[in-house]
Amino acid sequence: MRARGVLLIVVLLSFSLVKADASDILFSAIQKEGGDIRLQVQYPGGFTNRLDLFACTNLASGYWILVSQDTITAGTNALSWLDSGAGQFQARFYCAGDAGVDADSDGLPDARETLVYRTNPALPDTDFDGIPDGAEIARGTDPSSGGSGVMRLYADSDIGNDAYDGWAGAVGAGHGPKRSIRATYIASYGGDTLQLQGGAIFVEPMLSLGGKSVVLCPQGEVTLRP
Ligand SMILES: [Ca+2]
Ligand SMILES: [Ca+2]
Repeated sequence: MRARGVLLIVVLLSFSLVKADASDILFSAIQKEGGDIRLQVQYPGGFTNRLDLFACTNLASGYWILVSQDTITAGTNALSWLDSGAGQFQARFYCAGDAGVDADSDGLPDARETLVYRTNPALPDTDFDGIPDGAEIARGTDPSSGGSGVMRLYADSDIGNDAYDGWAGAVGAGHGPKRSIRATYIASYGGDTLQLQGGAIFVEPMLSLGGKSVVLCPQGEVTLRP
């Protein structure tokens, strides 16, 4: 399909839980004023109810980016998505993936592993460093480079509240240290260092760390109270 200012080639590529024929997936695109592209995707029943969309500008490079993630499509078998800013590219390629298919249960759908992260969709820990691919992506480490995944996690009894806490020493973007040593330990993997904020008073009556091999690293005086 040729559109003004954009040579749009649609790629029929699918990752499916069931044997959906990729040719049954229909992409169509409409270019809007300013170069935005309205992409419509229709697919057969049973393909997915959560759709990922990927785009790239150079097929030879093999690098795709995830442009629309985990969109709920239950009951519709269709997705309409606006690619704003598509007009800046000479060419734009798209493909779709089933966000519900994660063969190795590492938290990353097969399509994302294959197209974006270049990890093995059949292997939960591609680089064999003990940290699953999905956890490495969430932690910002390289899932393809063994040993790169270990990191320093922070605990501070005063701040921290959500699943992302522990990965920064100070509050930033809403995230900060975890509030307890126990929570920090649970979020860690073997080889990580757990840094405990100096001056903090941790009230952890049942502090019991399991079998993970981590380094506890207090920064100054730390009080642990039952
Ligand atoms: Ca996976
Ligand atoms: Ca790993």
